Amino acid sequence: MIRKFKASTMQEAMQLAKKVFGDDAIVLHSRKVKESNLSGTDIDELVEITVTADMNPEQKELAGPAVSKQFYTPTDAKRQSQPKPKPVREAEPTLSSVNSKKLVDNTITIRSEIGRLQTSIDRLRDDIRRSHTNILPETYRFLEQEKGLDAELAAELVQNIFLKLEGADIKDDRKILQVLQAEVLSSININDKMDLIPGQPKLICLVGPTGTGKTTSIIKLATHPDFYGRHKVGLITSDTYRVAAAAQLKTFAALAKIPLEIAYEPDDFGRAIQRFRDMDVILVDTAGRSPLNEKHLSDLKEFFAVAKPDEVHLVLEITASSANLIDSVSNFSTIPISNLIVSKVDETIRLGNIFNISKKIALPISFLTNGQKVPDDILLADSEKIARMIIS
Ligand SMILES: Nc1nc2c(ncn2[C@@H]2O[C@H](COP(=O)(O)OP(=O)(O)OP(=O)(O)O)[C@@H](O)[C@H]2O)c(=O)[nH]1
Ligand SMILES: [Mg+2]
Repeated sequence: MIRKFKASTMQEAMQLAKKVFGDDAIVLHSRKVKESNLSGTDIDELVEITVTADMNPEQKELAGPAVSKQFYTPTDAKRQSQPKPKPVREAEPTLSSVNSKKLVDNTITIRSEIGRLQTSIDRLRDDIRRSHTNILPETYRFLEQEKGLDAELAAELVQNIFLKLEGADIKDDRKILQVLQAEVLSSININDKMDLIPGQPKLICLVGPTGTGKTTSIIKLATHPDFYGRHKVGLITSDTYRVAAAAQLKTFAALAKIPLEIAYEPDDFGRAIQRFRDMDVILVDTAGRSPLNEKHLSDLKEFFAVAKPDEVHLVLEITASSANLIDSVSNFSTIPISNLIVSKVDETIRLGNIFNISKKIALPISFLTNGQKVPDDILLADSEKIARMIIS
């Protein structure tokens, strides 16, 4: 049985449905409708919900006769249980046989009930998923289209917001925004620790696909006074694939008067680290070759076996698609990545990808870079700031 209910708010409409269908009510669809009031002078905006409480055939099948207590008899249960009791027992029931029959009956009833409930829960979850975009359509559109959240994550977020808004007016934009910001904030995964290791240099490596901003980020980290600019820093580059790459860092290192070592072989790494043993921080730049390149990955692994870094930051560009970002992470999965640097956040206003990353990649964000200017355009990850950046 399917029925429609109209009221001025979603909650009121749901209450009406509950009165008719009780707790079995399932909202199939919701929409806003305009209707003239009694005097015919004004138009009211109402929420209309389509509700059902019917069981589908699959549910009925699963539920079996035990669902309907009216028609359920122990004989039904006996018919379902295998193997059949021997006739002699049926003819002469003892106290223990009666008890065990009762137990079988109860077990069957409970199993049927659990099956029925599970089906109802699954159906309800699907219905809610299908209908959430109708419940808060503007919020869903804002998150998915304007902010670039992945569709399924935007849908899940809207659903959570709707559930959290319980009792509140779902037309109250201020309240929706408040709940939305809190939800986004709780999903952002960061690591903002920049502690040094007393008595030994902290070894930090940056890896990532080509052109994501590894070298630029190293330069920013090495020179910005809020980062490692006030400490003794040594630089190592293992990017010897391109002649220009080492030259880029060499020029910068000379200008900034920061010592630089170039590691052509894994052993060079050991020597460079030895040379920098009195430094506070050693920053290692790596080549931005395609992560699909096996040779590059195995070279990196060898470097890391010698270097044993304290932190490995994977630098990912915010403008890549969320699927590409996930691919990058899995392509570098043979390397012990500890953090993510999200680069080039200045290149888009659709920062929902940071939310996508936090939900889909189980690695904390350490820094964000927001421009080409050295050393200024870098930020330490701050979940509140990030949540505001995503939702603003
Ligand atoms: N808009 C913007 N550009 C950036 C940012 N960070 C780096 N870039 C630019 O991106 C380009 C590549 O930067 P690199 O630092 O050389 O990138 P990389 O990852 O070291 O590149 P490969 O070593 O070739 O893999 C340069 O033009 C940088 O100026 C940023 O936060 N925002
Ligand atoms: Mg580089």
